[in-house]
Amino acid sequence: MRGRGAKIAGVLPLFTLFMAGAISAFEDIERLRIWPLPAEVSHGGRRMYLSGDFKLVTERSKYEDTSGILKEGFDRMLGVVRLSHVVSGGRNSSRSGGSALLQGLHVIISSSTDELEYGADESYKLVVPSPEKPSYAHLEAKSVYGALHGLQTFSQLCHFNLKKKIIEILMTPWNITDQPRFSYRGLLIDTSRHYLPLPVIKNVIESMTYAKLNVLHWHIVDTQSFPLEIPSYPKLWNGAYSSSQRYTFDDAAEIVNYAQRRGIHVLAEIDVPGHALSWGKGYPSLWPSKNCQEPLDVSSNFTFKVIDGILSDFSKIFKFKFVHLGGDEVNTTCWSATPRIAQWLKKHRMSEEEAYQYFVLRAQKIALSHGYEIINWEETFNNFGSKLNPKTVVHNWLGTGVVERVTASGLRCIVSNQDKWYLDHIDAPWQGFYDNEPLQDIKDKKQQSLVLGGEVCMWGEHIDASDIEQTIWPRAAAAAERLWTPYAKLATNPDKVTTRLAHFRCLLNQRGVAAAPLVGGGRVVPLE
Ligand code: CP6
Repeated sequence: MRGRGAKIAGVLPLFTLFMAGAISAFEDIERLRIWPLPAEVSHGGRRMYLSGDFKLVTERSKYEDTSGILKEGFDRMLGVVRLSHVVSGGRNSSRSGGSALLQGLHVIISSSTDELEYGADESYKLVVPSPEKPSYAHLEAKSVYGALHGLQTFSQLCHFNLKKKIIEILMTPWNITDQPRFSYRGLLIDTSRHYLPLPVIKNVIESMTYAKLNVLHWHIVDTQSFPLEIPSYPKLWNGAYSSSQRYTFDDAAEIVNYAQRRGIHVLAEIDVPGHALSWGKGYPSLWPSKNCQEPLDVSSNFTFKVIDGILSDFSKIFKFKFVHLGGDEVNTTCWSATPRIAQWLKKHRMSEEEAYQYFVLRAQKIALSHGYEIINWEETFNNFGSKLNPKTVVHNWLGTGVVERVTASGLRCIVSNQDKWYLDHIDAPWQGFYDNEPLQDIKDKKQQSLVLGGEVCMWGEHIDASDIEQTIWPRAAAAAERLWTPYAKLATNPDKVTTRLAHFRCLLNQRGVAAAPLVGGGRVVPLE
């Protein structure tokens, strides 16, 4: 500890401080303006300024940035830090004086690849010196995507000083060591119930980076519409709402590329065999009958040929190791009510439940044949868990006990319990998003490791491009901190973080994201 500096976050330092009688540990965290809170932070009390031509320096780095991912991330960081204010050119330097002026950020990345690999190291170390030290900040990471997280944290240390028209960093020196608690930190968007234009999806992706979320779960199609072009079956997007409410195959590739350059995986979903009525607009033979338009026809090989075609096309653009095959809310009663299907069931000695299982497992095999691991909604586990392919990740949404049962059975799990993490429940307060603990009641270390993380869900029945941002934010940020930082587990009272979250939502507004006010207050207290 230097000056009036204090080492604060991180489980051990925190308890050490308590034992030393430093009662202000939690209060000091409250004074910070970083969201999600890093795993370990220490800081001092000095002020630094960013030079008018603050530079990215990458010498000695193994990573060469041939793709420009780091440079673009650096430029975006400077953009959001300037917040469209006019920086007053060269006058900065003379006014704020030599040693307090940061010349640039020195970045060292030890992995040479820029492949976005799920589960890869996202850690970073960020050091901002105090005025008497050499005037470069330092960022070290294993991968370029860890470095992008470091840039996000750096951006939150910066403030635009409107009097001096210069960017400043308070409380230097900063020493931050950070990494995520969970490798899967997701947000679901639903483009079937309401079409979301491409710029809206891009804005959502950009906003996710501010909260260090890393998976965009794209619930592309459902009962209401089929907006995506599928080259293998070009009539599928006849199920779109209109000819303009569609994504071309190239659009989807563009979304994946846009996300990937920001360290975000895109998880594509086709929700089968329920939630698929729109498929039959282009190919009516996918419907069991005119009166039974979902679930998809289990008795027909054509159904599985279409799934194979879709997943084959997917594998060309959706490079995430997982694909989501849905499998929830399957009401099979109209299968038996359709004579042709009833006969098929009889011939194969299958009950409706067995046919549902047969469908899900056959779809899983197709996904595996295209190199994917599979995510399925929890009903598949609840109905025939032990039959699921061992590469299945079970996506919770109904209850909480299921996380324990799934991991006890050796399968992996993603947490999205609807009572806490459904953004379409517009009255659900942010505190519930904050205090939803994915490892609740899971004591066994092996079982804990099977919980990949969690996801907040922005179902689209009641939102569209006009209000998606303020429905996602700031509540998704509360879940993002739960998924990122060990401190969230210690802050048993979410109200302890109100001021910091209120500041983050204000930051989102400043950056052009329409985050709503915190329900139940939350003031932004000036730093000085
Ligand atoms: N669509 C699909 C939905 C929902 C699910 N799957 C859903 C169910 C209940 C609530 C919210 C959303 N709209 N395909 C469940 C995973 Cl409360």
